[in-house]
Amino acid sequence: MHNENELLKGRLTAESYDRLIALDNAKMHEFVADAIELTQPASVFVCTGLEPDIAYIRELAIKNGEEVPLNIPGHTCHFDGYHDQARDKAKTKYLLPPGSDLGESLSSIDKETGVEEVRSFLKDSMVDREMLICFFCLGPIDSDFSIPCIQITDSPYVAHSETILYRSGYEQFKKIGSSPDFFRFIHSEGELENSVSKNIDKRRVYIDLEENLVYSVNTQYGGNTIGLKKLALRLAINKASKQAWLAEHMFVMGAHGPGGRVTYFAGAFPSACGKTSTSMLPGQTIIGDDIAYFRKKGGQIRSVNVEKGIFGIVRDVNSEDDPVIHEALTHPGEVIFSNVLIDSDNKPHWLGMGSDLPTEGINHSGKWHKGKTDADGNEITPSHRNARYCLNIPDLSNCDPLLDDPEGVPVGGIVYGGRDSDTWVPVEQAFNWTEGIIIKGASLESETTAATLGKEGVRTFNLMSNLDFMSIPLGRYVQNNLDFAKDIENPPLIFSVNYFLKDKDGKYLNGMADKSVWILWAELRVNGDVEAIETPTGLIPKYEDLEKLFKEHLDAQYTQQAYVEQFTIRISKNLAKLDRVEKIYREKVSDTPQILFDTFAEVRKRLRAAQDKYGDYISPFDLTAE
Ligand code: SPV
Ligand code: MN
Repeated sequence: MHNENELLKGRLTAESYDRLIALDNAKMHEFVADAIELTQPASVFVCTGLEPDIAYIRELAIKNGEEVPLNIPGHTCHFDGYHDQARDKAKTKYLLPPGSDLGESLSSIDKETGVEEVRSFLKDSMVDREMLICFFCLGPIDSDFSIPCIQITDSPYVAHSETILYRSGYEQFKKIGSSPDFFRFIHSEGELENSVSKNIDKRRVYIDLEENLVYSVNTQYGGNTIGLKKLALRLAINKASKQAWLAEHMFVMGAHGPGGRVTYFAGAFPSACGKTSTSMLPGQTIIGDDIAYFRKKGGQIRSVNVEKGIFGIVRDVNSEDDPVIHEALTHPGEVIFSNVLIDSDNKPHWLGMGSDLPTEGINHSGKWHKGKTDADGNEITPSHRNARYCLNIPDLSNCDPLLDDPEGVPVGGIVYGGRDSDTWVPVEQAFNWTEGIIIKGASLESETTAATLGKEGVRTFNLMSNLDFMSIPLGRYVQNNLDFAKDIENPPLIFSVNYFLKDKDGKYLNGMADKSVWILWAELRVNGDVEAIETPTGLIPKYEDLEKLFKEHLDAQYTQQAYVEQFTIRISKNLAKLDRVEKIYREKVSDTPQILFDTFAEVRKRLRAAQDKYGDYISPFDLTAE
């Protein structure tokens, strides 16, 4: 429309105007013109994704004080406000048009009211700032998986993070021409005080599924502002549901089996349950640690990492437990830390880094000293427990060579895991896809830690660890997962894993390193190399296979006693879990597929029959191999 063109011409430099017009997409131009009129930026920068443009954004982040350079070349630190340290679930809502319904579990607001509210917060928000217009691509470029995206933001920190986390999409926009099929994100930090968003009470993240558009305002924390991360995941789940593919909160990694064979695994774990460290197991290769798309191609299920970087929790990253990430965090290269503690030498420190922390420095609360308390009298930790690092996967020594393959990688296995002290064994294969989706993925729970919610050991239901990002009714999401493998002859095997099993005295039954063995056993199963033992809920390893894996990979002697303690089937705990989860589906998910209840009944019957025969605790040695 000529009006927009006039506006763009008037408000952009000749260079930025040419860059924008080189992409011949009227819907995108309209979006930009509207954003300019609404937020009234002092200037506008259009980023092509080429290195000089990215360098400009990096420098702007430092010039504006949103990032400070650290002592190692390429490293910077960003702080979010004291009350802006995590995803704001309460203020993240779907804009609901009249007559539509997302089911009872999803948070929404009437569309007209919500748009009016969020636009009022965005109005004139960029008057003293530069608007950054960036183009990215979710998934590899030039692929059936690709989703082009435009991000408008006034935060160079957000734009900088996205240049690390996502593939550039400027060329992809050239290819799609006038197609309206792309995602749009507009973000403003709102008013700032000491470089952090001031009006946290006016923090909003509103999602328009009809328009594939997300508004975010008065916040800086990555999970609320980096549009392509969890905001795009919500749009993608909705899109995938209509087009019969899957968008999942999953890592993808290559497990290296005998003879140089690589078998790809995807896995879903709720936050802080070992997801990133499973994607980074020693000796294996990483495709991605957070979000994956799945499509059927040539009779296979194939997957890509939506991202090309990691926005990971830095807490507990140390040279012993996460050597590859630790190496990247302590050597020159591009890294953005957020909400860590910085000492007077500009060196970052974090909880669990494996050395003593300084007693003073700068952190998310400003000038910090040991013992400092907040307005509520709570002691402020040196680094926030959700402090993060942001880095490029290709900079890691274990980057898988197929990271950018437009065809994705074939998925051999899927794992679901949560924090579970007393029910699931460390690893178990589901009997088939349907049971895997229902008994493993759709039954996922995780125990809260004292650190996160104040109350320890509360089991929270987290459907495929994707519950926070649901944008369709839950029952439909379960059904989509069930249907996905229907016409696939050999679908991926599905496993549950549990790294957090404890004995009756509350002591962990496994070491951190043991997870390699569970994944490598699953790798052998996918390739038909080992037998397994049948339990009422699936198939578990034979002792001798684990003994061999522990010796080969961890140089450890795995005892029969450890095996029995870890793989004893705990019948009444499993029955109690089924009851808890079934209650949620019966009470909260009105569109639950009947097959979920039927499968629960079937598994319950098997558990009871085993209980009658063997008692409440069944040693794996009492059961027979398949
Ligand atoms: C998670 O919390 O699952 C994350 C970080 O991956 S966030 O970007 O906040 O979603
Ligand atoms: Mn995540």
